[in-house]
Amino acid sequence: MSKIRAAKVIVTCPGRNFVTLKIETEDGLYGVGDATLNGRELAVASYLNDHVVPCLIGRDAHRIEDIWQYLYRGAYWRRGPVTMSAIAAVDMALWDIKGKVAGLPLYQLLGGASRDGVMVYCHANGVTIEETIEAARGYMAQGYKAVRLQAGVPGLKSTYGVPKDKKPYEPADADIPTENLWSTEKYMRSLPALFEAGRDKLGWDVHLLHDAHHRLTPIEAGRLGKDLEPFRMFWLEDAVPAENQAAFRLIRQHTTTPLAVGEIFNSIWDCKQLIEEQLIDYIRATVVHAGGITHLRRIAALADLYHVRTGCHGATDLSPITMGAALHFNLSIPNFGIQEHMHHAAVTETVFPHAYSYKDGYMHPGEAPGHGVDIDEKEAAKYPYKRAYLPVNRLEDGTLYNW
Ligand code: EZ4
Ligand code: CO
Repeated sequence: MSKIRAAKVIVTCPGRNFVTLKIETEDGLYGVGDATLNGRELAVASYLNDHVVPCLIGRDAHRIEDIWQYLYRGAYWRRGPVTMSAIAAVDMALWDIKGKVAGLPLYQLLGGASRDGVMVYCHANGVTIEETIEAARGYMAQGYKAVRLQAGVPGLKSTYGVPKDKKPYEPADADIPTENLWSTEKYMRSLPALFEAGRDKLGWDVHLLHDAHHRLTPIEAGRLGKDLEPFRMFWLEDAVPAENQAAFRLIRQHTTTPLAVGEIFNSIWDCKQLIEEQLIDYIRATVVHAGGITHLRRIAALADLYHVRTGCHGATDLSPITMGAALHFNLSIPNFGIQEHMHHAAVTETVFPHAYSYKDGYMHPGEAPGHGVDIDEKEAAKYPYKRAYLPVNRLEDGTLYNW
């Protein structure tokens, strides 16, 4: 028994907004969890402060599964990104505490290491194909075995994944959503040339990935997948919005390009059909948005039965705490695929000291007890919350579309 004495929510903006939950026990230990939901941060902070924290005080921090069920079933209103991010933060903090009590890194509590390191992919971005290839070369020189290629689309002023003014890419860039122009036709025409150049200039030994960011219809995705087949991609990500899971059947009928989806999923119910019908190859749900380590393990166990591997989301809006927790999860499960690695700003790293590290294309969570990521509250207090939204897309006739 290790009673929860206090829990507090820390909102900070070192380069971008993050929401962190810190849980303390009566025996003087603490654990931290990430609760960041990009563009909707304060909704999760309120959910935690107003509705979760009061229910945690006095509970046994060791009863992780029971507390998970208590917050999920007990709310009566199940699922949704706000609820599941809040539950995830509690779950991460409790696993952190359990690891500290045991004196073991979290992956040891999850069954131990199933591999030596966690293969990660990074983002090579550029306005032109040449710039993107150049960026990919730079990452390959650092040892990366897998690279995501995103380039500007001729005729569109800005595109998802492509930075402005050569600054590090951060999509939540305005206090009211930026409006971008989108054309599926222009995009579909431009993409095969990017991957042709990719194989031509980068060779065949590197894994190449791409994120379509939910902007196609199933039949368009089938066509794009087919067009990209000669380049043997590692995956095509988020080809279409996935609320309608059955829609992926149509994509599968037309292409053997491997499919990844799920960064916006928050529960096993969002991917049950996709997994059971083997409509995808990689599930991208991650610790913070899909209910924590407890729930993500359940998703991975289901996926394992159907040859679906994991490919956790790892953009900069997932805090270093989620990265740390995800690395322990990735190291332990049998059906790990790959982990996304988008570099946090240096100022973010000063607020979240961590035990994980990168070497030669692989990351490792480190050997610190718990998940190995902390928050420096003094540093965090220097950076007050700043409202920031993701952009929206409109078609050329003004119709609001998917971003
Ligand atoms: O747009 O995390 O694969 N990575 C992504 C990200 C998402 C952001 C949204 O908050 O799609 O860049
Ligand atoms: Co994505």
